[in-house]
Amino acid sequence: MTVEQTLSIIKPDAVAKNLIGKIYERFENNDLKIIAAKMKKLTRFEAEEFYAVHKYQPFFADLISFMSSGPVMIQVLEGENAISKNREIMGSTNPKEAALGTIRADFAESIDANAVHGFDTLANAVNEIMYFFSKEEIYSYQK
Ligand code: IDP
Ligand code: MG
Repeated sequence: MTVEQTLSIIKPDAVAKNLIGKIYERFENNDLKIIAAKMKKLTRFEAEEFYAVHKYQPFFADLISFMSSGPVMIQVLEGENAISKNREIMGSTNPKEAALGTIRADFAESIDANAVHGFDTLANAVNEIMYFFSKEEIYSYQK
């Protein structure tokens, strides 16, 4: 049993559609505890730094414009195998390919506006949790 922590972001499209509660419910129903959270409007600079791993992708400019277009909800999730579990409940990057019942299949419209960000090990270049939260802002607690 590996208890992990992972970073999740509810993207501007889902925040604007009043979906924070519904998405939090998915996390909680899957035994992922929310142990830190904040709402924030990313600057272009922050979005560029956070997504630096995608800098040379053709979609980078659109991604940065979208991610800095409105407030996002950022949280740390904790639970058994939290990294892979969060990826599983998020669904595939392209909502049209996402499995039924996943967040992206149910709440996302397009590959650009795809409701949630989740840490994947390829994005290892930055420590995503430390990018947004100090140690004092993260709470490990028992049920
Ligand atoms: P992920 O969010 O499922 O981890 P990544 O490949 O890490 O997917 O890409 C980061 C984000 O960049 C995606 O969530 C999506 O918003 C955007 N993105 C990825 N691939 C494309 C694409 O082919 N066209 C447009 N946007 C894309
Ligand atoms: Mg990724």
